[in-house]
Amino acid sequence: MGLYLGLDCSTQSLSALVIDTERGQVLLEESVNYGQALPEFQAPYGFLAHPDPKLKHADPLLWVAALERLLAALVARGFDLSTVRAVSGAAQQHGSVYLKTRIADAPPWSPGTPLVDQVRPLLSRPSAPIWLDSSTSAECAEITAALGGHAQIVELSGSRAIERFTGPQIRKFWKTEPAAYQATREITLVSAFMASVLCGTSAPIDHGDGAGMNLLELRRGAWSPALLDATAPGLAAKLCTPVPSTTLVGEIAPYFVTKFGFAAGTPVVAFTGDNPSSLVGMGATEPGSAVISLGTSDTVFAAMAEPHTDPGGFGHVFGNPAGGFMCLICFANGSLAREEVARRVGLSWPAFERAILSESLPGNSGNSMLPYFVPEMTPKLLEPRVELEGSAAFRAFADPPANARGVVEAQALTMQHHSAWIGARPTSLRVTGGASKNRGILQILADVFDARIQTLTLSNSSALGGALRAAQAVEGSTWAELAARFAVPDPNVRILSARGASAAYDALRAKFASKLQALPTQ
Ligand code: XUL
Repeated sequence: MGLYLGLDCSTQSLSALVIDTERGQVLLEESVNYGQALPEFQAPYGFLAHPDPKLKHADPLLWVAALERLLAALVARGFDLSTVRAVSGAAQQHGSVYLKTRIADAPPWSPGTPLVDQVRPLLSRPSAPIWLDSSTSAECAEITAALGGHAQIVELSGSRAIERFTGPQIRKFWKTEPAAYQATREITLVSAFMASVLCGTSAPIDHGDGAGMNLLELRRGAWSPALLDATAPGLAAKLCTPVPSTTLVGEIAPYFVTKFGFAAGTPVVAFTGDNPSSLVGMGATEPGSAVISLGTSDTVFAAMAEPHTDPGGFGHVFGNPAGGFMCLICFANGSLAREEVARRVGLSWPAFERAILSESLPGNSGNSMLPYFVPEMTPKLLEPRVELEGSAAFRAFADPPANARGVVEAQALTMQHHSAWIGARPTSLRVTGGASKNRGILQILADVFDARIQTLTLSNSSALGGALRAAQAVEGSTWAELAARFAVPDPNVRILSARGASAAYDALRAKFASKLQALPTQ
């Protein structure tokens, strides 16, 4: 029993959460927002500005600087980091970091020099492509052709070749910057990079996040020779051997002992992707309950006993950190789209909630929209596509209640449409992420899915998943025990489908299905 630290390196912030397994409590949460705390990186939303809207890269040093800020903030709050028994964490998926010196071969971090100045000379590429990048369609097509078609890649890796996935990004790097690729000794994911920085050595990629690379052979949990060959020459030598997510990958580096007061030898458990980590934090590691995460992107995910795949080609299969597999469908137009509609119709967030709950009705009086304000991954749209159908005011973004309801109904209906391949319709959904505090959004999800909605008392399920994974690895507790104590549904949130509401969506469901099928997806 003791204290465990979970970290979550997400698109816009780095968060920490500490649990106490003896008391069954979350002791503290802390977060560093990149835009606000580190304006010198000129990445207000966590990525660098670029004239090409398809290109989305971040500076890996931003995450290193945020780590120092976050640990300093914990210490400033009076938290004694020497009481932490183990650390684990998660990060935004798919993003990749390129090093010309493996962290394992770099000199030990020196406490006298800021960490960013020690990591900078190790990088062979100053920026890291992240999950929002959609600039690798040509590489996806090349990898697909080399493997003999979509079906072959899906069978091996659990997903088609996908623009934001790491393999196509690596291929693009090799094609466009062959000398820098040649000079690269190590390629790692954001999750394993953060673990590597903490340990001062090269921490391996785990099966949960590794499955989001188009390189891992799912069933074997090993790099696929065929996918490595189709991606870039000499790639195998640049990757660490992937490991199960429960692996102890190292001990906290002496730098963090001297500077922030960790106990020497504090174990670090493999970091994973934010979605696999949320599966743990939401108490959903067993098949049967589905999770909806409402964040910068919206995701729908669930544990899976067998890695069956999406015939439509949009869904993915990743490793479940608790063993086995999980499925995931990701929608880029999550908060980005909700916030854009709220901005256009001038609604504050509380007014957006009221507009849904008391100023509009299920089915939205026939007003509907396609909600793709930024390029979308599910369905695959390389350009934004916003189409409104209904009253003149609705079409002009001049009917705030209908426009607010319209974007959320569209998101819920598309989530339902694109997750049908998972199997049985869920009767209960666990919802997390910033927007899960909005009861209007929760009510629409309940009505569209005709399901009971639960939220947890905590909203950062990814950081909680990190802390739980650290505890599980050290204490050997079962996932079910940990979930029962920490992934606790909020007793104040029990949202059921309103009577007749689901039927109000039947016509709209059919309309969306034909609209989505008719989209000219690439
Ligand atoms: C999942 C995905 C996103 C990122 C966001 O495939 O791309 O959910 O993990 O952090």
